[in-house]
Amino acid sequence: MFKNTIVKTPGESYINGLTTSDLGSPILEKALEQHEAYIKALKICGVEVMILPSNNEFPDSTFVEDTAVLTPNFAVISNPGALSRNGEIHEMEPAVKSFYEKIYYIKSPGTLDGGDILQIEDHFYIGLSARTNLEGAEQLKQILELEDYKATIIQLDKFFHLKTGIAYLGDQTVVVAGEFIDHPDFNTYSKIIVPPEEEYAANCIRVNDFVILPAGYPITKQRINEAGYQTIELDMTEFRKLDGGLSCLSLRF
Ligand code: CIR
Repeated sequence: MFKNTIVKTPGESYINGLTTSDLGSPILEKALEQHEAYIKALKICGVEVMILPSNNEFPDSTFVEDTAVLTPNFAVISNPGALSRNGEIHEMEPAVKSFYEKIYYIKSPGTLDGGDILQIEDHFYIGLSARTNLEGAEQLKQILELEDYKATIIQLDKFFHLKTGIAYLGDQTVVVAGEFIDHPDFNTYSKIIVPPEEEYAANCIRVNDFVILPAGYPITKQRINEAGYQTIELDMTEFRKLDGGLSCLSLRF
């Protein structure tokens, strides 16, 4: 069960954030509405929401997930791989410190984005991506093993972040798309397969009694419902334009 979450309101500079997509510029007003709906959905799931104010210096800083890895007993402040995002950790650190006494740090030349980290019970999967390098991944693996967790490093092929293509719902069940459907490291889990045309829906989040998924992906929604989960759908169009998904918008712990 999650008790707390941290989110950060998109600022006016959000429209200038990083992207690899060709979906056009986000509309700020719509992004703000979608962000408010996201906060409401988290509250429906029964968690407290700490809302950090926007900061125009960092256009991508609403994607808070990339700045930290949080577990019940300790936090790891990441070292985001995109230069324009690296300073986001300095704003996140005091917020994380208000919840945690034990804090580790990923240090340069290691880089690591929280979007590349997936926890499945006591096992963490760490994606090697354009943002997370081997040095960063190995630093996190060492920290996790010191804390009695298991950790596996996974080379990504096409996905932007690890969690762009896989989500853990609990009950040994993962939602998987693309390169993760037949990935040997995930073969021991029950799989809900996301079809290619719905790939964006692989980034969904289980928050207590609900799975939140993006609106407009009916096959994935049906498969998640059939697996026994209640769902909440949210419009995510303005975050998708900047490669962001549901997991990216919060830290959940
Ligand atoms: C970026 O390029 O960093 C942002 N536009 C998107 C970050 C998405 N974060 C995530 O998947 N955890």
